[in-house]
Amino acid sequence: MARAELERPALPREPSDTIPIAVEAATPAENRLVLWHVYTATAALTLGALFGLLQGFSRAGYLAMPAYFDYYRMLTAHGVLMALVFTTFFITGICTYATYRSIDRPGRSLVLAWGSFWLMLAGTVMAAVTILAGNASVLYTFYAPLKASPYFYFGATLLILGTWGVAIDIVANVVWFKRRHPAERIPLPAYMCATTFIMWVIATLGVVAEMGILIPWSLGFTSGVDVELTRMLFWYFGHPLVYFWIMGAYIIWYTVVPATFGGRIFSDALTRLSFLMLLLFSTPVGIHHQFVDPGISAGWKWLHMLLTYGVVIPSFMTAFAIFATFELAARRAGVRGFWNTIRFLPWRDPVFAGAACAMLLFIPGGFGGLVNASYSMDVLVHNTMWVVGHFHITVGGPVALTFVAAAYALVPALTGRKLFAPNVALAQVWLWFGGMTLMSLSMHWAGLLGAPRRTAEVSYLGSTVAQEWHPQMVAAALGGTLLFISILMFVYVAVGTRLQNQVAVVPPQFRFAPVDERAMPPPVVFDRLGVWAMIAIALALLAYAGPLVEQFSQPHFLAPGMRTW
Ligand code: HEM
Ligand SMILES: [Cu+2]
Repeated sequence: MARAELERPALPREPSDTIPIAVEAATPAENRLVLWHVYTATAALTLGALFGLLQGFSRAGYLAMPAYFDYYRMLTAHGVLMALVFTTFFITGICTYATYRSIDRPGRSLVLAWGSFWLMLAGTVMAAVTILAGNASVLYTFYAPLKASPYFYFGATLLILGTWGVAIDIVANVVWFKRRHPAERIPLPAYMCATTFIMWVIATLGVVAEMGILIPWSLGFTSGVDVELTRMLFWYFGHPLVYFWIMGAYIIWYTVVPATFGGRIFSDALTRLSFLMLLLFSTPVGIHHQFVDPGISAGWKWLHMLLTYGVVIPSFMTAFAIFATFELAARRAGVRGFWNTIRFLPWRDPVFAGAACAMLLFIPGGFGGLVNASYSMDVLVHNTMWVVGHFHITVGGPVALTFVAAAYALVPALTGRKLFAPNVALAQVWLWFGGMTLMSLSMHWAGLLGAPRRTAEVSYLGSTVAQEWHPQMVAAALGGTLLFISILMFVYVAVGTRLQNQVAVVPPQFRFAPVDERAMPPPVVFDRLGVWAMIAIALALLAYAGPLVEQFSQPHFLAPGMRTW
């Protein structure tokens, strides 16, 4: 049996009245499109994991990268492939799928969707080749005055423009639905995808503006750049990037995870409200990445710190709603009590187990984030391995593991094939959980001892201080090895599912859970996405107008750019 879920007594699942979720299977052409996104994401994850493993060993002092493929080139490739390529392709894939599945639109054209995919892929290949060839060792934050080859900036811009195509496609489907069904609410999965991508477009305006400065400079048309301005534009985009990942994971937590145990979504209104809050609060907080940057006055830093605490609220709402979903389903099945509820959940289903492990990792991840966001405490951890530990236990843990877990349901549904080696899949998610826990906790600890991030030379010429964090870095390398093995197991299952070519007797389904029928219908105003988008833009402008005016009123020193490698 492919899915442990099938062994449980199925609870009644009827689609809710207010939230129509199309039950028709997506067309083979739509499935193929989504598969391409998932495969590209998997390829990026696999190559990124290899570099991650080598980095772990380098940082533990067991490996020195050769001059023809140095540490920073590898670190750039790892950061870009993992944080920008793997995550983005998975989210564009799952959101396209969720939108198409929840909006039943006959004869849908896939021209825009395919065009966007090829644009994203072309951009990715261009940037990746430039990095691997050694012409863009600028790390995934590409801070000026480090100057990459123009192909890197062009590639990254194409990747982003491609995602705008995906955004237009998703929003166009939602608009089509609203025109056809003015009295109905936007189906919940499509609603979540639309808010995610509206937020994404608002956020990426910043990085596209930054590219407008970096591209002419890298081509030699301008003699220098304002470093501080480019950093501000980067982090205007960089923080909502994090929420783009998190919203992608939340879509799965809210709508797919309950379906693994026949549960129902706790509240449609709460789900929409948390996504609206993420849309509004993800952007006006980016300066919390610039607490130690000069040229931004303390007042703005303080405001962005406060707003960052605001964006924690939808995460607490999500935690509450997910636990409520577990409890509701357990009670419906006559199960009572905390431990019985835990036992009731389908732990042998890799889709559920992976997502649940991801949620567990997000608890320390979220609290660590509060430390980073605090103006005063951040100084202790800034640019140390703590930060690397933090983003591995957030994006590398909760987000990436949720995507991997969802792929165990998605790939069979898209290919019509049985999941290959489900036990390997189950072991894989637990190994990821163990490896990530070990690696990131060790990184946090090393950071507290003072280990800096982003350094190729780790012994500091044999300094005794650097020896203090060596044991933690060895533990991190061990955790990284477990993670690497886990990713290989994922690839084994994913490729096996495809190659084994065992067509499932009952076509595997990727299910979205219905909403609990006792939940209140969401207020109509939640569906006015155009208005919410305007408010989000206004908030972003309010939070950034002051810092930008401050930038322009100071004397400008333009940096000519350098190539340190
Ligand atoms: C096999 C699994 C992985 C291992 C062993 C690993 C290891 C590492 C190590 C050791 C570093 C720190 C390098 C330094 O500061 O010098 C690093 C950086 C990083 N990792 Fe991972 N990682 C893994 C998976 C992931 C995943 C799944 C993601 C995100 C989806 C990710 C995103 C990043 C990012 C964004 C950086 C920062 C790069 C920079 O500082 O420019 N990693 N990784
Ligand atoms: Cu941030």
